[in-house]
Amino acid sequence: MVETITSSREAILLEDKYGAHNYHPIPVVLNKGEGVFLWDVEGKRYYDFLSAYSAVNQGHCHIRIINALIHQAKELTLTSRAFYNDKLGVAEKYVCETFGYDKALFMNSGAEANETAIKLARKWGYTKKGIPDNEAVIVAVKKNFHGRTTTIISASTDPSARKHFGPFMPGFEIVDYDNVPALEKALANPNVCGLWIEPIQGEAGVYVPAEGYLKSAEQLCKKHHVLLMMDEIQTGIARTGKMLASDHEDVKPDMLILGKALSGGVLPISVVLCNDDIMMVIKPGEHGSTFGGNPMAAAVCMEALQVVKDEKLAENADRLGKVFRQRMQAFMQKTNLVTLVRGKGLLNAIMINDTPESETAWNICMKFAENGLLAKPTHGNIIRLAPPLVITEEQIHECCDIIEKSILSFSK
Ligand code: IF1
Repeated sequence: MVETITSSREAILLEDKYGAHNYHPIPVVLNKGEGVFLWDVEGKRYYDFLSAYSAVNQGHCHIRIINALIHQAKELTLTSRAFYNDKLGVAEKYVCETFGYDKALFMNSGAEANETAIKLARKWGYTKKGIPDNEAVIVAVKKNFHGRTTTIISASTDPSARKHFGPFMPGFEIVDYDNVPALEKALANPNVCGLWIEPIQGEAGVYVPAEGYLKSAEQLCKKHHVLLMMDEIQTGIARTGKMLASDHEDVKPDMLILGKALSGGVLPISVVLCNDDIMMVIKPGEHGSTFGGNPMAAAVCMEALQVVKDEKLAENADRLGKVFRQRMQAFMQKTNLVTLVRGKGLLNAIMINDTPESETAWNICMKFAENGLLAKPTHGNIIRLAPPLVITEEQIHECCDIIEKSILSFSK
């Protein structure tokens, strides 16, 4: 018998008793989302300034995406790839034409897409670059975040992501992010098959690299015959004010890795895009997944991307991101609690003037929630602020008012 939750407290207690304690959520219990808004069990409305970590760029429950889901769900949800279906090829063509690649490999989670990229890069390294078997190296960067699987955390530099999860997968070399000489040195190793980076480091606190870093990375990859594997799972799909964060520097990754807003937050959908000389190294039976490229995901993904284009969400993110950062930079003059605002488009973060170990950022987010806005600290004293890209200028100003009022209520 399915229980009906009648209070936030009841829901929290159920999760505490029956769920793994692998998260420490802000204590709000949501039961409805629409556009930029979320509502809790008690009916309180919030502005969503996390967007499910940039998975709901199109806004919660976008009617066009929901209708695409419902329509396909009534026809055919899953065939597995043991057979063809009438939607996957159409979606593969759609994403290849949208992003300018020869081929697409659909998976489900972002982590799975990154795992796919690792396998593609390694096999390309052995069969095309001539790297001796089992000696392929992928260069990753400090403070990366690419997912939670044991191979992906093998490249992590975050102790909390790694402690007690070893032994780790070999074949990763870690260099400083945003450091071109470090790249030049690392990529010169003939056994390197890939450079695996985010164009902006989300979890690291929305760290935007110096102008030109991505272009230098692309040039060094070409020089050393290394694949540029760009993880745009959080930065892609219009979040940073362009369809891809790579577009800000006219960088064309060899491998484009997408997830999250690829479905508008409706289903787990991820995809790796690359050209034939890379994608064709994978032969039948060498990679896949039960749900990867299912007809519902195919239908939802096309509609979710079409919504981004039709509603010009990248342009909106670019314009309102500037409005937001201007408001926050002006606000910094009124308080000593905010020491930095950074970001691109509507992927932004503020740094709180306290130690990463302090509770200040958390307490500020609790005050945000009290005042009707949901956000959560990333590492310690940095608060990511990333609303759905359908937000209006009037709503941005209303949210800045909430953010400022909440922070000013804290004396430093
Ligand atoms: C959690 C972080 C963000 C990602 C990038 C791959 C993935 C993610 C750049 C994996 C996922 C999510 C995961 C979620 C919280 C969130 C997160 F805090 F974990 F680090 F956004 F910054 N590449 N990020 O951001 O995609 O397998 O989750 O579909 O694990 O707590 P996934």
